[in-house]
Amino acid sequence: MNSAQNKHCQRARKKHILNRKIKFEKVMKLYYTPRSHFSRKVRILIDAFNLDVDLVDIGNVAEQFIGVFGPNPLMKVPTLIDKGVPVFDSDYIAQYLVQQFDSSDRFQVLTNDAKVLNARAVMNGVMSAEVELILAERSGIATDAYPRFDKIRGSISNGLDWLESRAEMFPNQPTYLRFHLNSMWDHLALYGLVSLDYPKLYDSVERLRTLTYVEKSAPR
Ligand SMILES: N[C@@H](CCC(=O)N[C@@H](CS)C(=O)NCC(=O)O)C(=O)O
Repeated sequence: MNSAQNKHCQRARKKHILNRKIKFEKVMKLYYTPRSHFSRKVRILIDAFNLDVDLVDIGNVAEQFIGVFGPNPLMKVPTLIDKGVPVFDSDYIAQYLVQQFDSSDRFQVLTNDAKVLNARAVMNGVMSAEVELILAERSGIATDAYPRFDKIRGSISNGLDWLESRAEMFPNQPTYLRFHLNSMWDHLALYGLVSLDYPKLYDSVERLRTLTYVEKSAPR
């Protein structure tokens, strides 16, 4: 091969690598874990919208090595990367996806209804409290020996009581609020840290299971 041919080959190889990189970055990426309930809220939307997203399983969320979580400084999942730009926090990711891919907002992600936003806050609180208990135990802390963890357990059961007594707020049609409920509930059922004697919430959760895009991401 003469030097002109050699240069031509090098240019072609560079172009090929660049094209692959551009194509790769066009696909969105979600840092998550298969059991993460916060990630699941987002994954249900991704499946409902039939989006092409690379799922990056970060492994153990108790990990303390920042690089594992992609660009998220809080060392939590989920994080979405779109065209190189990170979006943190499940509810912001949900809003971002709707703004990009669902101008009709058919699952009412962008609602300003105070009752719905309160219910989201309570569910997020229950989910975070459960993460605290699970990760404390995973780090070797006997959570039943400390009053702090009694309060955390109490906030989970108070939160669930609060939701049960307002179960009529979960509409019949699929909405993000109901995806949120199923994500929270299935995770609580999987880890079994609290009793789940909440018949109205149970009924609402079961009714949504018929949807393939909801069940696809159920934790196992
Ligand atoms: N507010 C965050 C909470 C995310 C979160 O707590 N994720 C859990 C996994 S489900 C996590 O990564 N926890 C790691 C830790 O707390 O160290 C969101 O909505 O995305």
